[in-house]
Amino acid sequence: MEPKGDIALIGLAVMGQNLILNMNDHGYTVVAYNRTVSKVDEFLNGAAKGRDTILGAHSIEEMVRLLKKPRKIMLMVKAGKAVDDFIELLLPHLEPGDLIIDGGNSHFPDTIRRTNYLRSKGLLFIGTGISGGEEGARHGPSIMPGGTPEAWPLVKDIFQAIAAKAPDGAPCCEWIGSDGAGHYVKMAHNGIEYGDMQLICEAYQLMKEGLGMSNEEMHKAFAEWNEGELSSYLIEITRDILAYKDENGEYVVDKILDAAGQKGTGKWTTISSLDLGMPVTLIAEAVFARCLSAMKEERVQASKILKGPKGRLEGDRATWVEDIRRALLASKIVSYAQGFMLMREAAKEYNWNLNYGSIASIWRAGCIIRSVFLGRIKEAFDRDPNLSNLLLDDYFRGVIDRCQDSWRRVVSSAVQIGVPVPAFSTALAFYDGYRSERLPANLLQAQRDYFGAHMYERVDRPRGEFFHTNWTGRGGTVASTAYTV
Ligand code: NBP
Repeated sequence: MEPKGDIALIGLAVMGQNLILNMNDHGYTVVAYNRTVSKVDEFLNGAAKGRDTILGAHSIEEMVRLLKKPRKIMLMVKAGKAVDDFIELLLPHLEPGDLIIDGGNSHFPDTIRRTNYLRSKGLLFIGTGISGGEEGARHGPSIMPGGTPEAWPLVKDIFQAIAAKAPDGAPCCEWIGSDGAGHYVKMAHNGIEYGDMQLICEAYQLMKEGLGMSNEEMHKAFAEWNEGELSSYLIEITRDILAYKDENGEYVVDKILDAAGQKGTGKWTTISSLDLGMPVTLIAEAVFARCLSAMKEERVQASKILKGPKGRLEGDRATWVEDIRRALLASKIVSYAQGFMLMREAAKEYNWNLNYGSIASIWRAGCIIRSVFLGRIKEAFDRDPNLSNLLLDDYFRGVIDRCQDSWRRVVSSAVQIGVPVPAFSTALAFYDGYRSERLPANLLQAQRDYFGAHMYERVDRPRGEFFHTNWTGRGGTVASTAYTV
């Protein structure tokens, strides 16, 4: 019998099942397989019931036999060892030119390693970020594929068919770049998501503690914000969460313990920013804010001992709400500017030819950070594909000009009334640092040279020439090697 399967998908948990149904809706015959084989029949008799172009396989041999050549096999399993284990299980059954796709949340160094490993076996590999959760997988995720470039034409049609469509109809899936580029960009997406969520939480805290607003009032504020330039999925779900009541008519949000969880992609983004020497301060603060929240018991103890102001934002409430909205918007611009700075540096480090306009474009729909704002970022890169920093784009510069007074008022007032706003304030500090012609690093370099003979460059000499001063008269003339981190 002629093999019929266009693609196989391994991993029948929430993401895998929904992606299969999505592919099948678009006319593809999909072979389904899972480590625990009983889940194949559960799926065929459950969510896939009545679909004769979803084929179940009960062994890897059967799955491979059912596939057209070159074979395309997508893994939607837990990231880490499970992916390597499956690759080893698949290898004996595949031929040169076949393609393995890892659609899980793998760490990009693993994807670089796997691309090279499979290339050495004559196989193609794609590591793809997929965002949008269960709903996205079923009806249209944002898809960020990277890996062996020759693999892209094999799956382009399938991926672009199942991807979300942006408001202009463009599919939210484009080739990102070689080896780990797709998973890197997905990681950066998740880091930015951490930042967006933290900014919204700080706005909520200011409205709740600083202005004493009720959930209903905040629900209305977020509903209004969602109609304008902040319109986005995360603002929309915040609006809905604030209005959501349980069977007793009580707000669920008030009953949720204030200890944040995390799965690690924000941490990976921050580690990468440190490795690359990029000041991605807002995402880092967002990760640390989750860590601080998780120290719940310690905070409860400290709250009984440590003193500080617990005031209110005085003045007209509506004016404050608008100030907070503007502070959020300005901080968000800084966060995305930092995220794109990070991707630009990673592209240099790992030799990826990233298209930033295209990345903004495929995040416009399907994924968790989808927003009107990303359309603006796409337009900025359309205007200038070589834009070095989003903050320098005319549109975003204009927004910051418009929001700046509010932003400063919100951050300084939050400090005075004792409401923590780590993301709002780090964004403002970054903005002020980035626009400073001169920072106090001259003194810092002097300190380094004083205690460690680390040398410094001079304002009156060309870059790259290093000098050492014998600050105490006791040191020698030998300098340490000049190095940068
Ligand atoms: P899970 O991350 O919960 O993984 C479940 C699947 O992994 C099952 O098929 C399971 O097989 C398989 N698996 C595990 Br667990 N350990 C294995 C091992 N050692 N060897 C082989 N298979 C193993 O599923 P998911 O939530 O659908 O996510 C799939 C991937 O997509 C993950 O990488 C996730 O990070 C990523 N992702 C998830 C979301 C989301 O919203 N959930 C969004 C975007 C990306 P079994 O049935 O035999 O236990």
